[in-house]
Amino acid sequence: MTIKEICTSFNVEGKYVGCKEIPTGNINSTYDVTFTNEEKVNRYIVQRVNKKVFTEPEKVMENIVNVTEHVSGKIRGQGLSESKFVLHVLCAKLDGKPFVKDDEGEYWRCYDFIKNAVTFDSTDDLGIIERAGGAFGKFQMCLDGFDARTLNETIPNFHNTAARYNAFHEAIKVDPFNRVKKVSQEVEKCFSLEERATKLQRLLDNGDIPLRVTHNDTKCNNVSFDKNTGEALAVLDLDTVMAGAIAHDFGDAIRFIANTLIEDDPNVDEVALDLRKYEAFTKGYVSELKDVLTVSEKKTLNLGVFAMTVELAIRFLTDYILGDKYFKVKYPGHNIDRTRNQLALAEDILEKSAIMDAILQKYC
Ligand code: GN1
Ligand code: MG
Repeated sequence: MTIKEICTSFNVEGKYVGCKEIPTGNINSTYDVTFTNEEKVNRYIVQRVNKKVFTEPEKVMENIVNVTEHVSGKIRGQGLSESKFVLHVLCAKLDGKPFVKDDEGEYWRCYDFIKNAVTFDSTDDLGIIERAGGAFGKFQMCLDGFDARTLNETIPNFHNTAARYNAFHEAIKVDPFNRVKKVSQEVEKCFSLEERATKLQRLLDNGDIPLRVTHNDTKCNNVSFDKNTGEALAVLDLDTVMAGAIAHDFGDAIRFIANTLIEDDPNVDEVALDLRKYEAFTKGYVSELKDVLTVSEKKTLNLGVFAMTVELAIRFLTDYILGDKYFKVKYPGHNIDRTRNQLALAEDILEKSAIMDAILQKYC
């Protein structure tokens, strides 16, 4: 099916004008599609769900519908506009389901494009970073009280760093493409960080920190902003909304937004944690959540930054060893560059941990 046919299978309004691919995601394929209805322009975001990663797309969509409905209710309760602050899922014309399955068995979904929305893959604007923190914090607030057990676990053990390490060890043992010898230094480095990087998971397993509904992919380009006012709008990319620890979301956000370079930049000597960015995000995030966070959660937020950075390093390296099958790669050593970048960041995080703790303390 063509993109036009896919889109018109949903309850879209108007006549198809055209579409352009948005090339940022590492997993799904995303298109910005335009329709017109007389003078009115209607834009939609259409995505093909990656079935290799999300093996049960219907369960992913069920989670997204439940979460967006819950968040919508909360946003309405605050007197805010749902069309601005929450993703709106369109249903298929034929059966009312929140997805369309094409002739090749691929799953597609469609969202309203939020008016004037823009996203940033990276930014130096501390105001934007603080508002990104505020948006993720508010999203978390809206989900306080939502029973995490009612959500499908669409990717088992997604942020279970210990399980990620097990998969890493397994990949090294099998070494199907004889690639381990090319990354022996990186492998050693990952081994040396294992004990500390898996501590958060042990705390979660012991019940020392609560299990919550979390977003699990809190990169700054998963928040949209109003292009005219800079106001934070909706939290996007709800594929991985599942049970998790708040430290996963905080940590994943910081490792992405507060890196001096983007996560795959090969100039690893320049990779560092930018403390001004760290502080801006922390301020926005924690101010929204201060009254919800438990004492033990507050204590683990910075451990989450370290754990998520190392987790991404081992996920990229595992994927390299297994033949670059999971993350989209733009060139042969792409996953190695990503790994080196995250390892350099993890090292800098360790060096700055006392300063990070002091900053966090200020806002808790
Ligand atoms: C993937 O495709 P994207 O950018 O939404 C990945 C995240 C990683 C991220 C690294 C389902 O997210 O976990 O943090 O790449 N998503 C999945 O850029 O694995
Ligand atoms: Mg994602």
